[in-house]
Amino acid sequence: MKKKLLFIGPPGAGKGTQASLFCAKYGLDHLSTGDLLRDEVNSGSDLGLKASEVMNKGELVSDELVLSIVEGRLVNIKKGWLLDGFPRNVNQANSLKKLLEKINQPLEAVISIKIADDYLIKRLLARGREDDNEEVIANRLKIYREKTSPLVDLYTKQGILMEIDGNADIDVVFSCIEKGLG
Ligand code: B4P
Repeated sequence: MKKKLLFIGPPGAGKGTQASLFCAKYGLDHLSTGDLLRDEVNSGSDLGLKASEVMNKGELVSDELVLSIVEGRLVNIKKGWLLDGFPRNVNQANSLKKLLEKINQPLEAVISIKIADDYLIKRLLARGREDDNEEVIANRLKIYREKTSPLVDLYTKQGILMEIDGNADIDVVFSCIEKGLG
């Protein structure tokens, strides 16, 4: 099983859900920039306060902040890792490439979870997190299309991307991912 992974997909595609299941089963470290940023927000720090304003509009938090969070964690992991929600734009992808070269741990596979907008919107509205309202979801989708979706082409060209249909039950999506990475 591959052990240096990235899960990519629009908001609500199920990256976080699938990444948690996968890491629990295969003993990888789960690096979710969304969760790490929410921890920062809950800590009440100045950085967290700034991040929460950006997240509640559905925008991307600054590359510098996200990179410093990821770099600090990634260098200490020995057994294997799964990146969930990072990189989210080309600049972050380039920085990740340099970081992985430095620590000599190349990315082995990228799972791209595909799903139609209607399903995403329903799921996110049902979850009801602070950034899960119609206006903010529309902005998150727009940003995904503009900034994050070019990474699908980038990793396809590198020959490491696999597409998974996210429009199925959680256990069905999970089996497809396991088969893809096995
Ligand atoms: P994230 O926390 O990454 O959240 P997300 O993209 O909205 O959700 P995800 O796809 O993980 O969905 P989930 O599994 O939870 O980002 C939040 C914000 O943080 C961003 O908007 C941005 O501001 C900031 N941020 C994060 N990373 C950043 C970065 N690198 N750079 C800059 N800013 C960054 O699933 C959603 C719901 O669907 C859940 O309720 C789940 O139970 C349900 N679900 C999942 N799979 C399902 C299935 N198969 N069937 C039915 N329901 C399902």
